[in-house]
Amino acid sequence: RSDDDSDLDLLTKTRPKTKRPPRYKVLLLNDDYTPMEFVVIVLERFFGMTHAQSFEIMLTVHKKGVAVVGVFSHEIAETKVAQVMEYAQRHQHPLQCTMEKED
Ligand code: NFA
Repeated sequence: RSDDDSDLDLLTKTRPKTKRPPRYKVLLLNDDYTPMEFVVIVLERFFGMTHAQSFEIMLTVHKKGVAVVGVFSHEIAETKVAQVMEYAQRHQHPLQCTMEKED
């Protein structure tokens, strides 16, 4: 085996696989009842967006039905979903927030 082949091994087979942890998309879903201004507040409060960013994403959800509002580790994504769901329920709005593994 030639030396350049072992160089290739070093870059592929031999190299221990350092698997990066999977990332999760947090999705916000449209509905007919949650007030637009409430959604804007949710995005500001839980996703650190400016008012302008929040308004833009809210409109995307309103028009398209769903939008990714952030990508996080599993634990952070779960926390965000729980925070949004609890806040929406507390205010008696049917707003839905879910997460899914990134491809
Ligand atoms: N579709 C809602 C309305 O017209 C607004 C909304 C936007 C709800 C984004 C949920 C998510 N009041």
